[in-house]
Amino acid sequence: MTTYGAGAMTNSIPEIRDADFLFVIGSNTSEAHPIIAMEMKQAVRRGARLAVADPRAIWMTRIADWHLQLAGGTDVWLLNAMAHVIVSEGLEDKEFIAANTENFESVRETVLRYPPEEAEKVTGVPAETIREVARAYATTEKAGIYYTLGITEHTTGTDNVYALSNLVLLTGHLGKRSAGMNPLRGQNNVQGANDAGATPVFLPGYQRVADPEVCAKFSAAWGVEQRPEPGLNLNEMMKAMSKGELRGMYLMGEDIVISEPNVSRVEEAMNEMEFVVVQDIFFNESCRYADVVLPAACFAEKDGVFANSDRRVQRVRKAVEPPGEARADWAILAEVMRRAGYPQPADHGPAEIYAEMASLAPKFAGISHARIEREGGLQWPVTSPTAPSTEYLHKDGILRGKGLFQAVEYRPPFECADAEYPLVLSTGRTLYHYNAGTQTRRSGGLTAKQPEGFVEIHPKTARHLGVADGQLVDVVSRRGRVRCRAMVSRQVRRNSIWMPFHFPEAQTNLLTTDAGDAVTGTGEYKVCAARIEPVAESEAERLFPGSYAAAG
Ligand SMILES: Nc1nc2c(c(=O)[nH]1)N[C@H]1C(S)=C(S)[C@@H](COP(=O)(O)OP(=O)(O)OC[C@H]3O[C@@H](n4cnc5c(=O)[nH]c(N)nc54)[C@H](O)[C@@H]3O)O[C@H]1N2
Ligand SMILES: Nc1nc2c(c(=O)[nH]1)N[C@H]1C(S)=C(S)[C@@H](COP(=O)(O)OP(=O)(O)OC[C@H]3O[C@@H](n4cnc5c(=O)[nH]c(N)nc54)[C@H](O)[C@@H]3O)O[C@H]1N2
Ligand SMILES: [Mo]
Repeated sequence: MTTYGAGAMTNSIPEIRDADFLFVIGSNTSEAHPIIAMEMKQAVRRGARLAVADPRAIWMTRIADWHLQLAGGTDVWLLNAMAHVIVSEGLEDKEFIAANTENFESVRETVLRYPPEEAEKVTGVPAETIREVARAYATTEKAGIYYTLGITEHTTGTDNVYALSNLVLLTGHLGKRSAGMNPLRGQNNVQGANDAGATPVFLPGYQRVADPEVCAKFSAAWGVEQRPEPGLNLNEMMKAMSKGELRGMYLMGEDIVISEPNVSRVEEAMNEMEFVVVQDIFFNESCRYADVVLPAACFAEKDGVFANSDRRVQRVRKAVEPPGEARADWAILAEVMRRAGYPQPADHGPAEIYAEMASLAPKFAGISHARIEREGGLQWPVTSPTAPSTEYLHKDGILRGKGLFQAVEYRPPFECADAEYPLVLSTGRTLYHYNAGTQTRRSGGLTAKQPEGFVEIHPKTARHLGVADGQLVDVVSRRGRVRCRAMVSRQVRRNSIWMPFHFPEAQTNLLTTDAGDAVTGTGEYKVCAARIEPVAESEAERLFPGSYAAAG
């Protein structure tokens, strides 16, 4: 958003198969985005080259030409060193930079202080590999970057994205097919939620709350005063809760007592809340703190639209009736508004709600349920009913006007390994379960595939600690202690351990740090200091795996 003027994927998912170079960084694509990984596999089969930058030897590295197995949290060093190679070998696109960007000189000066040989010492990636990948990226016309949480879930998340964005601006791989800068979205409609203004800084269509003109427009349309004061993001809310400044909460499709970092602080604060509403399709873990639970209908039980990762707004259609008293989320919200004294038209549904949003947000002005029925999914911006869908962004110039180079300096993670906590703990996802596990743990098949939480440990570390594969261990950080089974695996770096966060019995987020990125507030889920303590297994635990959970 800051450097180009839009924060979504610049390119479309179907363009991936035609790319000639793919730089996948901090994305476990084959487990977390299998459909997108399929496009990547097709590109590789066609002859595209693939570089994967990830501390773990994830599946994608098996088909990669290069695996840059960097130490967690050292991406700024790696990316600045790639920029160093590009600038010092004269591989930058000078015409593009002169015509379309600003602030190049400051980045040039900065990255010249990040030579590949020094980068090797910090990141562990051989200098020659950094050179090869930088050259391949710079000299391939259709070169795209794909990133997710390995980049963003750090105290330096925004810096990491700026450093990636600099590579794109240096090489001019923007405003073209099968290139660009592509953050892969997490949940099926997280893009749509952002589009609709479910963020503290934007009203629908990425119009800034802080802009008085924007507020005046929405105030007139809605008949209520919209004040130009941004709200709190999740991280700020948690801090305000701990201080007693936030006393009520309405949770909708979010299981915060599982998914927030340093979660014992969240649980303490939840106990002090005066009023909590949970609107969810299941009785999730956060419901334990709720005064009111409102049962919502799931995706198959309601009409509406989802916007996916590549800005494509698609229809979702009701296939079955919701069970019991469950209602569609929009219908619950409309009823709450009515009872709060803000009348809502009785004959309005998802199509009318979308039409209202389109009338107030220029990016969606040309999108309607009727047009999607006729043409299929539409990718924003679609500025009028006759304007075309937008396959890739910045085709007729960078949306911001000039692309903004942002010089960034390396900062270490909030917590580094030390004598007391000598291991680096990182967390994330597996193919078989989904986030807090609320949905997938109810599936017998998926639970059979992966019944319980675990911690991945490198064989050498395991031998050093005297831990055998499958043995119970305690994972300990400055914030908590979690018991689970060790999975001895070469997938992690030595001195690193890794845990999924899908299992409430082995509550990973008791361990993670809530130190957040200064701009986005996102917690550093990907790096904290930890240690492993082997646990002597009782007979009961050996016979009834899972019964130890209560102790953890
Ligand atoms: N099966 C399944 N699919 C999912 C989800 C799920 O729970 N299960 N969740 C969805 C959601 S909400 C999201 S946001 C996406 C997330 O999708 P991803 O971001 O791909 O998932 P993660 O497992 O969190 O981690 C991403 C990768 O970052 C790497 N990494 C960790 N630290 C660093 C670092 O410092 N630098 C670099 N370069 N890499 C690092 C990890 O080793 C891992 O391979 O997945 C979505 N898809
Ligand atoms: N340690 C660690 N923690 C993490 C992360 C990590 O990588 N490591 N990743 C973070 C990320 S990227 C994310 S996105 C979060 C995810 O964290 P959450 O959003 O808290 O987890 P989900 O399991 O996706 O929760 C979704 C909830 O929505 C409900 N739901 C599903 N469909 C509907 C619907 O149509 N309507 C309503 N009202 N509810 C519905 C489900 O039942 C579930 O309770 O976790 C974060 N936490
Ligand atoms: Mo996510």
